[in-house]
Amino acid sequence: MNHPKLKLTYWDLPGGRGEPARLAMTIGGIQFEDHRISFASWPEIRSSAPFHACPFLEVDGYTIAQSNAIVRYVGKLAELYPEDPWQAALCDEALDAVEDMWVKLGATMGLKDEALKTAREALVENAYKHYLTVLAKRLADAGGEYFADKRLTIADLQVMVMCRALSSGTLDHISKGLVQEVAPSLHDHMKRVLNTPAISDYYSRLMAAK
Ligand SMILES: N[C@@H](CCC(=O)N[C@@H](CS)C(=O)NCC(=O)O)C(=O)O
Repeated sequence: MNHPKLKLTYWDLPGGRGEPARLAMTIGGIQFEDHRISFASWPEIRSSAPFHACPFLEVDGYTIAQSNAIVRYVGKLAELYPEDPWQAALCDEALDAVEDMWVKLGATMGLKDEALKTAREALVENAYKHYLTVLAKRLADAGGEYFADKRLTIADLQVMVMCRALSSGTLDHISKGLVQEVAPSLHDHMKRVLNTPAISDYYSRLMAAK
């Protein structure tokens, strides 16, 4: 199949909102320009980004934004998005739940010291424990291995990227043991997804390039 020319712009990080799209295109063998930007370059780029945010994707020169629109689009190209409407709804629900989690985390960015501690503790207690519990229930309802379609889809990539961030120990006042304690099945799912050969090869290449 002939794909359009794709260029994805996102932070030079092995995670975040743009990472599931990178993974989907990599797994699906979809050629794309992986335009990784630094935080320092953002003020210059921001004004030309749709909705003044990243990630954004240029498709034959036309630029779209919104990470879930992007990952759904490239997920379809990569055949990692369900065709069945109900399975697609299950996939979408997981995508949007993770987007909620990014939004909630974003609201704590920039806070400092005691204000950050209070906000992050509240985030974990009042939101993240609930989100992780519901996501674990959805995973169990779908058979325990994948979120939809009984196969790897972009929902698995998106949930894995979030659980990996939460388990990284780099987010102040979020214990790296949170996912394992609250939702052990999501922790196992994260490890399983990361062990998918195309994904482990991708991260090995990324580490080697650093
Ligand atoms: N709803 C948007 C949110 C995008 C968003 O907030 N992106 C962050 C990075 S993950 C960003 O661009 N931050 C810089 C800024 O807002 O200036 C999406 O899902 O793409």
